[in-house]
Amino acid sequence: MSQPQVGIIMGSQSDLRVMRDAAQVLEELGVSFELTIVSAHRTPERMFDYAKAARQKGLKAIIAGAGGAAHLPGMVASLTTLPVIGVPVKSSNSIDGWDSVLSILQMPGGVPVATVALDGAKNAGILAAQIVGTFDQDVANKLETYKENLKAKVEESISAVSKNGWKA
Ligand code: RP5
Repeated sequence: MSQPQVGIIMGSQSDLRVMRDAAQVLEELGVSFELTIVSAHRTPERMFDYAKAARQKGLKAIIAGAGGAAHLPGMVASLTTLPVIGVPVKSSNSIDGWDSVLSILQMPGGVPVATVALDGAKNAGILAAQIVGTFDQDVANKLETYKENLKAKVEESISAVSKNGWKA
């Protein structure tokens, strides 16, 4: 695997069932990535070291997922100038998901985190690929094809519904 362009981190292995969607779409789009566990609360020094080293080692964006009191994305954003995409995870310690969403979304001025939907790791992967696609033409081409395929699938369903109505 070539030098990773995107870092995927998450607070716990229990987040992997959600966060693997980011890995899967990055693989589809030909974006190299690394994936590891970094806990803001249980391994704060590791979080600090990861965020501080991220740009230096060539990462272009970080996807950070966490649940409950989800401080990882915001804290990482406070420690790096790389764009950070936050994935709120509905975890075992989350009341209903809103706690994770708001912990990641409601950042103070000056420290943005691009927050995707609850458990929205797939969109986090696509957004990270779009960041890489601003300077990598191969990735931009793959994104173009990806979006054409999305359109083609909707067109197929429109044809199916217009042909078969509610029985489609
Ligand atoms: C968060 O607490 C993690 O990101 C995870 O979503 C949640 C629960 O962690 P575990 O108790 O499953 O390790 O920090």
